[in-house]
Amino acid sequence: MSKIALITGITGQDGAYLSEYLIKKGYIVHGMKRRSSLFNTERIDHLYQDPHRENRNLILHYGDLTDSMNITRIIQEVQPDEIYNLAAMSHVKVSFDMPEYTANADGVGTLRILEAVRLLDLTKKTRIYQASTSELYGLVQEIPQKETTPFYPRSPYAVAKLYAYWITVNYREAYGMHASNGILFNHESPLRGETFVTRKITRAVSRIVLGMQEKTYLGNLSAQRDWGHAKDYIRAMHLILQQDTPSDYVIATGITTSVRDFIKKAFEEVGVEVEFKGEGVDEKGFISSIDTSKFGERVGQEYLESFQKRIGTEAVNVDPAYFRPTEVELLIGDPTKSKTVLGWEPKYDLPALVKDMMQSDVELMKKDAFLKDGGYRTMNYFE
Ligand code: NAP
Ligand code: G4F
Repeated sequence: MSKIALITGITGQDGAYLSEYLIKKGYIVHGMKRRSSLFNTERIDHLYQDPHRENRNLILHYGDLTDSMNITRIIQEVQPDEIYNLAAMSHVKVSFDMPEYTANADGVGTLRILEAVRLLDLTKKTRIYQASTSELYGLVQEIPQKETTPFYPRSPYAVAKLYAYWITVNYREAYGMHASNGILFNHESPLRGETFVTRKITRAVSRIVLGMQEKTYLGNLSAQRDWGHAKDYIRAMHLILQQDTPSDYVIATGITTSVRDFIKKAFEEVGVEVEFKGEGVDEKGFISSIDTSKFGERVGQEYLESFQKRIGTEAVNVDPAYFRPTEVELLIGDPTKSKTVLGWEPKYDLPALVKDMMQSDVELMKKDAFLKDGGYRTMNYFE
């Protein structure tokens, strides 16, 4: 008998990688998807199966974390062995603009799932993974952060996720449910949403070297994050639910890097050196040199001549509009527990992550005619 998984947030970065991973493991995957006036399944379209077909291993349901009756009905129909609650309004900066909605979806949404499992008498059958976050550490109380480090959330998003974390622990303790938190540090990929900083950078760097964009505007360049690859992190989610005993785990690489250094690494990946000068809002990134053979190989010889004229010009500016009212300056995780208990090991390091994202975005930008017309599309906002 195939195991049945229900993934909320299946159309997101992690939902897409996790569904592919579970289907390969023989699972039948059910996904909760929001109704949208446009298709919003781009990340999982390669897994799509015609609903007329029998024995499908990917089945989608309309749903929303703010609608408890709908969640309860889906769980009743699906009778899942495992629920991965990945759905969330996941953008920290946007959560300052939409704090109430964020609390409803990211905080109370988790309660709705736990309570549905309890009311449907599935507490012994259904295991639950809650997508908790390193944002819980916020104003960090300890370096590096581990499972026992006290939380200090710094955004409406993180406060909502704090509720979700503790209600998961509470249902585990009160009702004996197999409910666990994965406290995941930042994880990225070619599928990362375009307004998170790494993807914003790899898209912008690709467009700059292709001559489609002059410069990019970013916020706090000194923020430091422990960045891993989403493909590694979804393996950890699955491992957490395969344990006999539920528990909470930090998933991280143990290495932290500043936004500024991530920018440098993204440019280096295509043979371009960028030098930063100035401080605070006056800090600027200048194109200082080009490794012509690397550029030719990774971007294309035909783009080299015009890009050489860019030496000495600005490619990165700071715009305070991207600053957050309260910032998380430093995150660095200690994954000892997940390595020893789960046997989890990441396969990607930061250079491999940057390479994967840059290769994908250079090719994507070359193909994207809409973006050639100068459209920023999803970047009209200060995200
Ligand atoms: P993501 O790409 O932003 O995906 C979020 C998913 O949630 C999307 O499928 C989205 O649907 C869905 N969603 C949003 N609001 C919803 C609602 N009210 N009802 C139902 N679905 C809703 O996020 P991700 O990077 O894959 O992250 C997955 C989860 O892990 C999130 O809970 C996030 O907060 C958490 N997390 C992420 C990281 C990270 O670094 N990526 C680290 C720690 C924790 P649409 O496609 O329709 O927007
Ligand atoms: O890429 P970010 O927007 O990710 P952030 O805020 O760390 O949140 C992500 O990771 C969390 C895990 O720790 C998840 F829970 C959450 O759902 C999300 O996936 O920003 C990273 C850093 C911040 O310090 C931000 O201020 O980059 C800084 N930054 C600098 N310039 C920028 C920009 N962030 C964005 N989004 N856009 C900028 O222009």
